[in-house]
Amino acid sequence: MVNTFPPGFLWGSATAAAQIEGAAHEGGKEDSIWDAYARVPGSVAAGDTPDRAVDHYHRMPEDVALMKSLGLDSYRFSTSWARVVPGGRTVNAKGLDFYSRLVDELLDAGILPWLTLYHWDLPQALQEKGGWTNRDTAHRFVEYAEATYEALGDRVSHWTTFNEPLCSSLIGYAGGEHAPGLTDPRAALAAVHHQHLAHGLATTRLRELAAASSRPIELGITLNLTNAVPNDPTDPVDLEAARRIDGLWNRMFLEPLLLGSYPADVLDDVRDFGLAELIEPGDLETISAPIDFLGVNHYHDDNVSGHPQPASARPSLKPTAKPGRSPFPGSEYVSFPSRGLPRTAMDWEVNPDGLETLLVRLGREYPNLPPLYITENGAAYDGDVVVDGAVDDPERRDYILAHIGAVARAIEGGADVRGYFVWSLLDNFEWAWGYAKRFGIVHVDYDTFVRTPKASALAYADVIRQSKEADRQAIADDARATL
Ligand code: PNW
Repeated sequence: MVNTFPPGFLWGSATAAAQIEGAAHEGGKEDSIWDAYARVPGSVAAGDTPDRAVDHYHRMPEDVALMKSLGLDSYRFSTSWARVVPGGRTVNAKGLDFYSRLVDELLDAGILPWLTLYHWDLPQALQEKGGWTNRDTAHRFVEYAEATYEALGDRVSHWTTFNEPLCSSLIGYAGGEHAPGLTDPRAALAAVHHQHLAHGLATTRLRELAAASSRPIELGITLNLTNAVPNDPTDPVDLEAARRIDGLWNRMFLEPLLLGSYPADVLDDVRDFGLAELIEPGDLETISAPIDFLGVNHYHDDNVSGHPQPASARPSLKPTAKPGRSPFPGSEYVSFPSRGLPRTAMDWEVNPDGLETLLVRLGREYPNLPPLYITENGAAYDGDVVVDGAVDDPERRDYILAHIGAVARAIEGGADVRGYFVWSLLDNFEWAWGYAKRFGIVHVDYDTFVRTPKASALAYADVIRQSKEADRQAIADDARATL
């Protein structure tokens, strides 16, 4: 099936520090906001915490060997700010040492390290000073980025500033379902702007550091993007709701980065919540510093309506959520009715065509779009069981293969996509869902931490093998043709 990927297409898997490492208070690491939030009763399903996660901190070489056995080209991981700069000010050499060993292990295995600086685990010490509502946090982020670059920049060429700022701003500060668990729309929009600013400042600084040492560097950011589909495309109320969600979900993040401005309609939609007042002269120039790639995380489309729906229409992001909370400032009334498509265990609708549409559309709407990488795509399903050292997970396998097919079609349709990272290498701490939702292509036994590749991992390894074989074939054909 797979022979349509451009030569050099990067195949990888992704994880995040707080979701896999464990060792929450070892090696000098202190609380991140997720450690603190998970201790608040009712915040994470079943009272789960990231304390031990899947013990990757102690099993890192085994996990890298697993990636090598699957034939992965690249590994997208995040560094934990609370491990590297635990109190927000002083660098912890022991924390950096863990990542230095990880990077060496990856390079020895022939796997390209793809590093993300912020996958949601702010040091709790900085949260106590206001977290992302405090503009100063952006400057602390630059110091953390510098320290990480100084330790790893000689071996890591691919750097991502933020993973899904939408989640760590709107869901964490307005929706209340992610750390720090606030339900304050003004705070959420301050978090948006200060994360943008942190991204721009760090991008500029890392670019300077790389230039000073004459090292090649690829810098980017990962956004979670969606198609906001009007439930009834002939109904002006649904069209207006879809415009608002497209604005808050996609354009409020894409346009400052790519165009150097917030969309005017979004600023108008959120005029009561103080976003415009936070923008200082020069901020948007900083935020729109050129990037080399855009990471796209995509799991599902969003079917949007402006009409009230029964409470069951939009499954909450977590089981314990109070009804009526919304991550969307000024658009709290919007609902997300089901279209009757098959759903994953997250209750997210499965629609691979949506990924193709999204990727092609991005290229059309933003002429200066940098190359794209799918930095996350994957699915949680219930019912993984280990039988004789194997896990049969046909639904996850089909989901992944169908979405890889959609990426291939998008490329044929003109999208410049250079790689695909499956979420996730391992079953892990799924944020507010705790350990209840399994996204791994490798099963983890939460009592013994034994890893077992699922059928989806083997199918993914096959895709990679076939794609590389097609690459080799094409190179050989070219060579013959030029003889
Ligand atoms: C992403 N939504 O989170 C994260 O980057 C991962 O850490 C996470 O494990 C993965 O996707 C699966 O959830 C998301 O509400 C959280 O649409 C929420 C949404 C999407 C992605």
